[in-house]
Amino acid sequence: MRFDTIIRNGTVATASDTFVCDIGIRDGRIAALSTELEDADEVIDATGLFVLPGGIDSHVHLDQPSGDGIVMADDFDSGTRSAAIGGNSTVLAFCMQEKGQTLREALKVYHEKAQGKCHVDVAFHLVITDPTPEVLGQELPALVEDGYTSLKVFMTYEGLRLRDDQILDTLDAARRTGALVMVHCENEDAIRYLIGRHEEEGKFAPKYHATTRPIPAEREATHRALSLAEIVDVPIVIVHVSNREAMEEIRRARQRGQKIAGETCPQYLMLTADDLDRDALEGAKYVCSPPPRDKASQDACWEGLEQNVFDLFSSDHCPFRYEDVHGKLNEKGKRHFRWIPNGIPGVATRLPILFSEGVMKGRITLNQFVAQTATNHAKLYGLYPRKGTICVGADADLALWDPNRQVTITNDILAHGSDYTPYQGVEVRGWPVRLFVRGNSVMESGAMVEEAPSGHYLSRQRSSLVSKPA
Ligand code: DUC
Ligand code: ZN
Ligand code: ZN
Repeated sequence: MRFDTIIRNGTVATASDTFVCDIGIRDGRIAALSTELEDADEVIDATGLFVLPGGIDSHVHLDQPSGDGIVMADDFDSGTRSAAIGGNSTVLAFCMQEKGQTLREALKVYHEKAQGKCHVDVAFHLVITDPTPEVLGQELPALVEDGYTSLKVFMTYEGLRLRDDQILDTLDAARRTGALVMVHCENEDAIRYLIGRHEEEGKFAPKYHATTRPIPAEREATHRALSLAEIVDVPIVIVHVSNREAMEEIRRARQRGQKIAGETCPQYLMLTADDLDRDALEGAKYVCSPPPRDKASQDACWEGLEQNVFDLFSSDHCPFRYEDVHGKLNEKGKRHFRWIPNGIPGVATRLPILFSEGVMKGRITLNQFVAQTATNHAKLYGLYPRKGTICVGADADLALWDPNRQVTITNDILAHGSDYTPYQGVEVRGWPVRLFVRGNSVMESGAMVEEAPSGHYLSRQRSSLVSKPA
């Protein structure tokens, strides 16, 4: 058999196994796993390198309008370029429904934003902000059949949050259609109450973003989301978990027999609320929701990864520029934390951080790394086994990692649109040195191989968590 490419003698790791072999690629797919494959247009020596499934980042915000003249720092071009630099071959971005808009209209807008711009493969989660009977009863069933099989709901943010009755209706529609619901768990009323108290006390600095969104506000909403899902009898994903109390809610719900998934993110391992209290307004760089907590919360999130309480490790890439009137330091944001846009960049740094801090420091195995950064994302969001693993027939989405490459993270190597990284100066060991997407060499040694975007849109199956629509 002749191949387009052979990747020779790498240490291949999947979510379950690690072995040395050659990978033969033909027509964009993995055509053979064997030793001593011969005969290809190109043979790449991967001796001493890990060959892993390309990362799948299932929590990425790109080109989302944020209101009030705020502009997200990445569109689908720069965001997916940055994803590739960080070893990702697929991202799942959000398609945000505006109030009064149909989901089809929202999808048309996001497909247009992404068209011809993506450097890696892309799929969309729907964000439902206006769950009318038409949206839930007519649009959603058709869209799930069309391959949009996941959606997110918010329990916080004026204008985005759903009331409990709306969440119940949305969960019920998900149960009927087989969609998987992701939930942003923070209690909006509690946050509003605390913002009011802070305003009375004249507390406006960035650090008060964290004190107005405390752990109980996340824990309570997590418990409520899980209870509502239990009542409806439908699986959900609790996204961006920041602390032990919310994590323990997930553990307990699983012990009760609920089918659920949990996600944490690099900011909850690497940052704390003290970062929001940096000099002058620099704390604005770290404003995201839920906010980073403390050392004990970091330890809890590590425990959640070590013990597989978390299935997913995602970036929650939600980038804004810092020195920019359309970004973190907009006129109102300089004066009051509540106008600082929520979110930080991270699509390029997610994998190197977990590889270095997790695998190289012995906290998780290489196979857990693959599961938490690729395989579980593919399974939970209906892309498996085409994506997320290394097997014959899968797309040849492969990242070659040099486990000995030491890199000091600086903003200039990340290729994103933001003018900062929260991880400036962090030293990591292990770096993705080459990336293939469907057999195409997309990134090599920290630079794009092809300038022309070649990413595909991905239609998805139902989640592995969802058995059958009711
Ligand atoms: N939630 C997210 O998932 N991302 C950024 C902001 C937010 O609140
Ligand atoms: Zn969220
Ligand atoms: Zn997010």
